[in-house]
Amino acid sequence: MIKTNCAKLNTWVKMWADIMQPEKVVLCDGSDAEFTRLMDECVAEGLAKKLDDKKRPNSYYFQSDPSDVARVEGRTFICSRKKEDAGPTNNWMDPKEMKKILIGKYTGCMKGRTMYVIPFSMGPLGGPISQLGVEITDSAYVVGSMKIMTRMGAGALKLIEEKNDFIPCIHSVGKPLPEGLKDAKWACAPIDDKYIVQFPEEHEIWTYGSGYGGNALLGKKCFALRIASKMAQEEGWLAEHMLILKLTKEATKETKCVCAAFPSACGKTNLAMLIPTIPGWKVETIGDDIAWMKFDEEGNLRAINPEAGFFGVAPYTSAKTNKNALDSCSKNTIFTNVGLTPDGDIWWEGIGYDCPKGTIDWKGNIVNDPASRDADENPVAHKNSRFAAPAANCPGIASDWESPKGVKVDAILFGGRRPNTVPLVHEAEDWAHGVFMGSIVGSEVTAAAIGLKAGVRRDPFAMLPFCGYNMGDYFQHWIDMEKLPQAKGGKNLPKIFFVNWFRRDKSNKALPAGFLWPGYGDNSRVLAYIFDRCNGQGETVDTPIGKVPAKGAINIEGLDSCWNEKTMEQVLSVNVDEWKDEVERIEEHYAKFAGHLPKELSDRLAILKQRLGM
Ligand code: OXD
Ligand code: MN
Repeated sequence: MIKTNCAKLNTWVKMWADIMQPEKVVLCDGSDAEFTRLMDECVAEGLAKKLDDKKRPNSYYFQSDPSDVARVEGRTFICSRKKEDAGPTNNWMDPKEMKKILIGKYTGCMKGRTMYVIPFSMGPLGGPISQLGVEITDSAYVVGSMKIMTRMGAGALKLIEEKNDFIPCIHSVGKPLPEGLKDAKWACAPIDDKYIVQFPEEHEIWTYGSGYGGNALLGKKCFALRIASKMAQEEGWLAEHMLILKLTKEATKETKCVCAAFPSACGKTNLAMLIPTIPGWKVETIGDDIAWMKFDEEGNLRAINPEAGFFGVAPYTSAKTNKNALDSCSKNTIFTNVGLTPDGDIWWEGIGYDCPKGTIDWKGNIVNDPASRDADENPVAHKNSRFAAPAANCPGIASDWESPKGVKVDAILFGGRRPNTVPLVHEAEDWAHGVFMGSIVGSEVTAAAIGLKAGVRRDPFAMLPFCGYNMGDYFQHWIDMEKLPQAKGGKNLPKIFFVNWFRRDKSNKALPAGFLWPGYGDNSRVLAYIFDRCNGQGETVDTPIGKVPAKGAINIEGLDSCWNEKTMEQVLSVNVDEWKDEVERIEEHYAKFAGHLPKELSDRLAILKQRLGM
């Protein structure tokens, strides 16, 4: 059994080891040597491949079970004591009932396996916004991934010992290994037997049956979003599904930090790592997925990235679309479910060069005729294949990305993929209006992508799968932030904007796929405008939905001629009929929250209706 100077940790590990009955218990130190040793053991057991050390130093390749390739929202539960406290957007089960089921599953679940104990910090060690946790797991892949994604090991343990406290995170792949049997390439339980469970009142996480990403690397979605959002509500801060970027105007060296929340598949990682197309501006990355924000003494909201790595979707990451992301996985990286080339490197659709003949696809089949493969029907790399890469590898990482006190947030952006209705950028009139914008975030989904009815899926604050309590109460918490004593009157709060890179005019054949805005690096033009607005500059026009840029306020110099003053007028327009329809959709969305919807938001909706003449 392990012996640390944290009595709570010793007792807790003993209790779980008694239940799970592992062959041995190992306390992880987080060293590079430990990482290499564990990954090499996986290679020796046939669970992984080491990539060519010259091409990808110290990097490993895993293939998951085909049933275990993504987060499982249908098997994710918020087990608050009262169902109402989980709210209308979460799966719920009574905590006592859930614990009974899971203790049954956990009993003997690590037979024949090693129990790894992973002490970790979310955020820089000892920082005022950081938090400590310990994950128990029977997966060496999880240990290796946690080493990349969090600050884990001896440093975190020392802090846990000082505090005698941590957030408990339980994980098992749910597949005991009978003596004498060879392990599966990827051990996991069947889909209906996977459990991703958060107990928000106890600040505990219990998961079972999946070894993949957000289901198993418990520092990420389970802790840094679901449990942390509840802690943030209790303690007066924010735990958000947001990237953090730092924008510098090179002429004056002035900087602004921007946090942005977009639903999946809206280009969050691309924006976080953007390379500007307009001269004189620099974007640096602080985080690509999660932001924790707390007030400082002056009432400034300061943000940290609680993670230490990027768990990025691999396909369509290329030198063209996101060179910084590609460079981030040049070494010390774990790849899962991508293609494995005959020369010991990785490949995925959209990487920017052809698939080498003889590549192994994510299911383990050899690709003999790459040119004839249908990338949509039968991709070489699974569509949700991933890299886990250290953030420190990123050439565009900001020098202060690990600042324990965080960076001052100047602007918050919400956005989604909206082919119509929503202009390129509009600005909230005040904090409550900004919260209203966050609460109505939606994004277009295609039926094929996630098996939903095509249309706009509401994903408030991009937190739909990640809010650890009643989403209506979460809206109220955002409203209340402005009034907290720590906000010092709310004068230094960030400005809030809503952006939409995806508005289209399909009848304009000159535009690629009808997109009224070029996106990617040209989004720097919108960031430059937002920078100016934070300084009280940049001309705006009032519309029923908020302030939009005046003609000429966004620099379009040097854009391809298909994007011009006429398309700018279109992409910034506010169409009253479209917004009347949008209001009806918002009313349907708000109805779900019933008595938990803040009055401030229904008031804001009433103002919008009145302005639209409804
Ligand atoms: C992620 C997600 O993996 O949001 O970051 O699903
Ligand atoms: Mn995410």
